[in-house]
Amino acid sequence: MSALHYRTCNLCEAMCGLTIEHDGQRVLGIRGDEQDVLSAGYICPKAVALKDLHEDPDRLRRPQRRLGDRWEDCDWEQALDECASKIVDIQRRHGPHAVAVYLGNPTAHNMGALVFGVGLLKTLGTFNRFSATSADQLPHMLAALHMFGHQLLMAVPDLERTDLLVIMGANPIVSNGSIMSAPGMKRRLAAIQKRGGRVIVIDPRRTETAAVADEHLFIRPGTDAFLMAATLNALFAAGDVDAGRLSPHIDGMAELERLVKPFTPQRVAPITGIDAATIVRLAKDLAHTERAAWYGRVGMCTQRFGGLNGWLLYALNIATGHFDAPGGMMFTKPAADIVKLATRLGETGHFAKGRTRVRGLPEFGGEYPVATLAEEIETPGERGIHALITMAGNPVLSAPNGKRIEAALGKLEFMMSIDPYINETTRHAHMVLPPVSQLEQGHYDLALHAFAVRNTAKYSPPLFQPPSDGKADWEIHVELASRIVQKRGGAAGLAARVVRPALLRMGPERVLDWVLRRGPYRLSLAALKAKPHGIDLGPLEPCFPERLNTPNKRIRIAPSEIATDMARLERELEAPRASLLLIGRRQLRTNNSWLHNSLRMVKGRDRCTLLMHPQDAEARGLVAGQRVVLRSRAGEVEVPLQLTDRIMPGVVSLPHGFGHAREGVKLSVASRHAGVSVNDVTDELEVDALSGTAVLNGVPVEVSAAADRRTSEATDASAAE
Ligand SMILES: Nc1nc2c(c(=O)[nH]1)N[C@H]1C(S)=C(S)[C@@H](COP(=O)(O)OP(=O)(O)OC[C@H]3O[C@@H](n4cnc5c(=O)[nH]c(N)nc54)[C@H](O)[C@@H]3O)O[C@H]1N2
Ligand SMILES: Nc1nc2c(c(=O)[nH]1)N[C@H]1C(S)=C(S)[C@@H](COP(=O)(O)OP(=O)(O)OC[C@H]3O[C@@H](n4cnc5c(=O)[nH]c(N)nc54)[C@H](O)[C@@H]3O)O[C@H]1N2
Ligand code: SF4
Ligand SMILES: [Mo]
Repeated sequence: MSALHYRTCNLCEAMCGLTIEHDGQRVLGIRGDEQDVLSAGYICPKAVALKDLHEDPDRLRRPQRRLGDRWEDCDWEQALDECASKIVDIQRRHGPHAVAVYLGNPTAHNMGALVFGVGLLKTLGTFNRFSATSADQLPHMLAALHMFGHQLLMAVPDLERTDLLVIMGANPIVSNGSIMSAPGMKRRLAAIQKRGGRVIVIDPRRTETAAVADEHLFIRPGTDAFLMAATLNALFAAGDVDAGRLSPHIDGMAELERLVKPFTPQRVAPITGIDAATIVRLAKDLAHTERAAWYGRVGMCTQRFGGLNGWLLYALNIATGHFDAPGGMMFTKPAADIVKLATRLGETGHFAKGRTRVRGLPEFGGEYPVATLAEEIETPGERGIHALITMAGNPVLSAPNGKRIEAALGKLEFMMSIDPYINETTRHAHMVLPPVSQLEQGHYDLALHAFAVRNTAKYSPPLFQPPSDGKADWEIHVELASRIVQKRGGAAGLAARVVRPALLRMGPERVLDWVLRRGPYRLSLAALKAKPHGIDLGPLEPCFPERLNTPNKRIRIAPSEIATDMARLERELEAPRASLLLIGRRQLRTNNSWLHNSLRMVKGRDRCTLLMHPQDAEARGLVAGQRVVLRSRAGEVEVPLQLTDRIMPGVVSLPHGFGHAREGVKLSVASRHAGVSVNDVTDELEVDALSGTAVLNGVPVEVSAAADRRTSEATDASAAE
C-alpha cells in the first residue's frame, strides 16, 4: 500500500513542493507537486537526493566519539554530558569566548534550528561566532541595515511583473535563485520575455542563465562596483534620476550624486570590460522601463567590493523608481514576520561593534568574518579560541584557505559538531551529534518565505516517525544548552532542570503557531495543516515607508558607514590588474559541499574541471583535458582543464564543494568522486576590506601544466559545464 505525502524541499531556497510516494517505511518516489502554490510542479534533479540522504548508510544514526582516528558509537546521554562538561570546563578556565561557534548554511533551512539555536548561542555567551554569512549574503544584509534600518529587510525582484530584469553575479537557472525564492526560473524568465520584457545577464561566464537571456555582458570579476557607480553616474548626468513614489522619503540623494561623480562610463569601461556606450544604454533602459529590477547575488557579494555592491545595487533601483514598486525590487509580507519578530527582540542588526583580534576586521550581526577563523584559532591570548562547535557547516570546504582551517582545527582542545556526516570538517571533532533525517521532522521555511517572489505559506509535517533514540537539531540544542546551564550550577542550573522538559514538550511547531497567529494574516499551524499544498497570500506589495525601520522612517540612500569605502574604489581606478582571476561555479547536482554522497548527484563525467578560454590556454601552451596546476598565494590544486569560449578571457572557473579525498572522511560515494576544493586556492587574506566578506570570486591565480601529463576524457567546450 502506498500513500502520498506533500512537503517542501528544504535543500535550497526555491522551496519546491514535493509529492512523495511512500509505504510508511520507505520513500518510493519523489516528484513535483503540481498543486504547490509556489512551485506548481517544478523540481530540480536534487529533490530525489532527499531519499538518498534519508537512506544513506553513511548518515550517522548515533553520536560518534573520536578516539585518535577511530570512531565509536556513544549513547546520547553520555555524548551530551561529555560535550557540556568540556564546554563548561573550557569556559571556566579560559572565559566564555574560548568556545567558538560556526553556523552553516542548512541552518537557514531548518525550522527547529532557527527557533532553538538562538537559545544555545545565548547560553554559550561567546563573542567568537562565525557563519557562512560572511562567505555569502552579508553585503545585502549590510545594505539593508544601513539603508532601511534592519538587516533582514532585503529586497526581492518582483519577477511576476517586471519587464526588464538585470541579473548580476547570479545564475538562478542552476542555483534556483537566492534571496529570490522562485522555483521554476526557466519558466519565470520565459514569462518575462513572453510579455515583451527582457533579461540581461552580467557575468564573467556566459552561464546557463545567460543562455536563455536576451543579452549577456562579460564583466571582469570584482568590478561590479565600478559598473554600478558608472550607471548611477550616467543616470545623474542624463537627468534620469527619479525615485518616483519614494522620492519624499529619501535622505542623501545629493550625496549619492557626489559619490559617483568620479566614475564616468568612459573611465570604468577598461576596468570592467563593458564599454561606455553600453553602460549609458543600461542606464537609459533602466530609467525608461516602467517595471524593471536590477538583481544581484553571490557573485557580486563575495568579491573585493562586496560591501559597496550590496548598497549600490539597492541605490540603483531606488534612484530609478524601481524599488518597493511593482515589477521592481520589492519586499515580502511573510506570514511569520521575522523582521517584526527580530525587531521586537531588539535584533535589528549591527556592524563593526567589535573587531577581530588578529586582523581587526569588523563583526556583523554578532559574527566575525569566516575568513579569520583559522588565524583566530591559531593565535593564543585573551579571547583566544580553545574549542569549536560547528552546526550544519563544513568550513574546511566552504571557507577560504580550507587547508589552513583544517590545520587550525587540529590544534583545538575540544571540537564538537552537530552534523549528520563525518566529513572534511567534522572528522576533526571529538564528538559528532547527528540530527535525525529531514523527512523525520516538520518543516516551515521561517527564513525563506521572507525572501520569496510571492507571499505564500506552507507547513510540512514529518513524513516518518523519528527513531526513538533520534534527536532533531533543536532537541540537541535544547539538551546541550540545558546541560551547560546545569553544570554551571547556581540558581540558573536549578531552573534549567524545569525549563528543559518544558522546551522539549513545546517544540518548534508550537512556536511557529504562536508566530503565525501574531503575523499579518493571523494564520495558525492548524490552518496551514489544512492546506498541504500551501496557502497563496498574493503578490508582493509596496510597504515603504511603513515597513522602514530607520529612526526617521526614511531611506538612507548614501549611508556613510558603507559609502566611506568609495575612496578605496576611487584609488582602485588606477590600480594594476592581475592577468588571471579565479571565479566559482555552481552546478545543477551540487549543494555546496554536502550532496556528493548521493550517487545520482555525482555519477557520470568529472564535473570538477577548470574552465578557461582557449585564448588563455594557447598563451600558456595548454590543451583541453590536460591536467593543470591552479595556484594562488594561498595554495594550489591539480585539476583537468576544460576549454570554452563561454568564459571571459582572463578568467578561470572552478566549482566549490568538492575535495572529498581528504583523510578520515566517511563519505563512501563522495570520496570516489572527490574532485578538489577550490577553497584550497581561495585566499583567506583577500577579503572585502569594508565588510570582511570573503573574496571567493576574483582571486588572482596562475595556471600551468601539471607534471602528471594524463589527459582526461573529452573536456571540450561541448561538454556541460
Ligand atoms: N569558493 C566558494 N566557496 C563558497 C561559495 C562559493 O560560491 N564559492 N559559496 C558560499 C556559500 S553561498 C555558502 S552558503 C557556504 C556554505 O558553507 P557551509 O554551510 O559551511 O557548508 P555546506 O557545504 O553547506 O555544509 C553543510 C553542512 O551541514 C550538514 N547538514 C546538512 N543538513 C543538516 C541539518 O539539517 N542539520 C545539521 N546539523 N547539519 C546538516 C552537512 O552534512 C554539511 O556538513 O559556502 C560558501 N563557500
Ligand atoms: N545547484 C546548486 N544550487 C544552489 C547551491 C549549490 O551549491 N548548487 N547553493 C545555494 C546557495 S548556498 C546559494 S547562496 C545560492 C547562490 O545562488 P547564485 O547567486 O545564483 O549563485 P551562483 O550560481 O554561484 O552564481 C554566481 C554567479 O556570479 C558569477 N560571478 C563570479 N564573479 C563575478 C563578478 O565579479 N561579477 C559578476 N557580475 N558575476 C560574477 C559567476 O560566474 C556565477 O554565474 O545558490 C543556492 N543554490
Ligand atoms: S530547486 Fe531547490 S528546493 Fe527545488 S527541488 Fe531543487 S533543491 Fe529542492
Ligand atoms: Mo549560500
